[in-house]
Amino acid sequence: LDAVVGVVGATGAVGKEVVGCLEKRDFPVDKLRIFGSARSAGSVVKTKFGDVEVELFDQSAAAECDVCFLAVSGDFALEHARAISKSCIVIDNSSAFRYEPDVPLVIPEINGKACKGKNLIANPNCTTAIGLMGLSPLMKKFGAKRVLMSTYQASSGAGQEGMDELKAGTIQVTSGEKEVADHKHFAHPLPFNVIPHIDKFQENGYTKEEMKVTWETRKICDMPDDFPVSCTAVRIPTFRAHSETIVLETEQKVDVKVAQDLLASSPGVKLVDDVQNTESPQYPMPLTATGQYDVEVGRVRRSEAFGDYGLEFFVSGDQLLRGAALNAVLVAEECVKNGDL
Ligand code: 11C
Repeated sequence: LDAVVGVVGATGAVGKEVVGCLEKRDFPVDKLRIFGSARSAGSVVKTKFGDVEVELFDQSAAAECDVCFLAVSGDFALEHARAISKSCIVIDNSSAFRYEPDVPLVIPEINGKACKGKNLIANPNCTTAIGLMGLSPLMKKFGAKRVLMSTYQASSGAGQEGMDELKAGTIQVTSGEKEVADHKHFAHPLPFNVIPHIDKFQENGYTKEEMKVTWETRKICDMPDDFPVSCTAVRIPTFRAHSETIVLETEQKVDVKVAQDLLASSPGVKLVDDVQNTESPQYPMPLTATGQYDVEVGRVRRSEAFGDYGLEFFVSGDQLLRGAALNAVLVAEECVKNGDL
């Protein structure tokens, strides 16, 4: 196979990483087409597949591709994804279609089979995707009664502008120019702060980001609509890896060693769990997870809250990779494997 591959929004933070993953993973690209807004159309992107001139986005041009990655807003995806998907496999990174019954929401290592026969496939929210890499194998092994999550999310969740705001604001404060940094993309200044507010507040007091974790966990793991999973999502001043504390109440008795061994052998997971190493204790951190394909999982322990029927652990994963671009490219690889591409 040699596919014509389209990327819409390739000049944004996620789009750039999609191109990078296609390059690094040797995706069978015959021709890469990059689509953008009037602002970026005409510029040239240097890639392993040659120099690609950014084309002004056009629905029918995108539909000429075999597979098309959408790294654009939900509104843009809503307007165009269904039409493009009539003749092309569309992998959408936005939340626009995640909860549509006919659209699979896929993390290939967990529910890759759901891609088969589908022309529109949704990529999960980054927090869900990163958390489920550790959570899913443990839920399968020990059963799940409920899940509680707290997050520590990087500025990259708000795109390149979010990362730029963190960097500029940190310089403002450390240089003495300002006591408190300016802010525009975040609800409050992010440098030297944490903000328990990501996306819009809902009527139930949770934010949309938190509810996405609830809704998406149920869908990806094929759980009932009332499976108890809740999240508190917090923005912290890091660049591009999200971390999460996860508490799992299980149906069966847990065994920490079995859980660690299982995680060590789970695809897409790197067990980083050696707290007894006195020289350099090992656990997941944004600093070490950044730029990595695998999600780091560690601090695995029997829960003091749920006793023998609970596990607590910590994960860190690259938001732009597992949380977006890598997952999308893995979905495309799944479509190659299952013969749809
Ligand atoms: C953040 N998780 O960290 C968000 C960004 O549903 O795809 C991704 C939003 C989404 O701000």
